[in-house]
Amino acid sequence: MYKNIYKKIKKNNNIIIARHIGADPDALGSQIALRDIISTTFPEKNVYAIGTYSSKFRFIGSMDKPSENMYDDSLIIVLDTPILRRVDVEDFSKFTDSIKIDHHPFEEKFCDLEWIEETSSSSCQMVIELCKNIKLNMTKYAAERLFFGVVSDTNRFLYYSSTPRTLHLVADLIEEYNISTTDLYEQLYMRNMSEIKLQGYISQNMIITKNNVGYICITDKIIKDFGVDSASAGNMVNNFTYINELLVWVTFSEDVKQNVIRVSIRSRGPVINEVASLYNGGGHPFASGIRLADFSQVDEIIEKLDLICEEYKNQEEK
Ligand SMILES: [Mn+2]
Repeated sequence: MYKNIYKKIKKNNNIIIARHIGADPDALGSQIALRDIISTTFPEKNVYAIGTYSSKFRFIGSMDKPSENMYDDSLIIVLDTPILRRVDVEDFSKFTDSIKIDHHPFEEKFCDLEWIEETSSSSCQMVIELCKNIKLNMTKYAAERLFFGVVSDTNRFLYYSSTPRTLHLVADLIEEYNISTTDLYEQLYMRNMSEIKLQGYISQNMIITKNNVGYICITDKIIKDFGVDSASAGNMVNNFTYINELLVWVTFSEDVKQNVIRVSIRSRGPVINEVASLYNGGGHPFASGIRLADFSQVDEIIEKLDLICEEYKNQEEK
């Protein structure tokens, strides 16, 4: 696999690197790191990172402006994205060659070459592995971006997806490139008081079902009242792990700009991505998402999750 990826990179002079819409630090980190790694290894190649600019994560790096002929005769490398409709690119059919590098459960094949590693903590971890296995030059700048992604997708090495391998790879990066983890943690985790206030509101108003599903609808009005943006409201879900009363917890956050209700589901045990896929969503077994048109399906989604929790608890008791 590594060799085949290397061959494609070597063969193509125009390389476009893409990732999913609604970018997060793993998607951006792996994308921007890989751009740096390839253009350092092959200075004669044109390498671009494309997709919507994220001001929230501007510290990770910037995107390249699309220009005429940029896509001509080029290879696209898609990171962190299991499904074509989630790729942040205008017209995928323009590309003559394609590679997918992803750690999400397989959903569909849409690239010529696909490297999927479901047990990897993050796409950033896969890029680190890639550099260890083929002749690509890691840089300090890339190493820092990859650190952002691994840390973010594992929630600071908290999740089960963080394995001894993850820790070894990251420890090596920190040592070899003299990375200041404190500085990077600060960039990644600094927040405004407005977000903490919203977090307090969520704790106060979360509804918890009989079988320990906690959920809350964060409407546009609430988002505006607290002065946060809709993306940070959606990310709140990650702050509610390890709470006795919650087995599964869900935020339904309204995004009026995108005209969508973003559903973020997290779990401490029950497998939830099957429920997500019933609603055209997806993700990992314990961390999934759905996009809804309005709040009308909230109750039925919660009912399904409650049932899964009930079954899980019965299993656990046996
Ligand atoms: Mn990821």
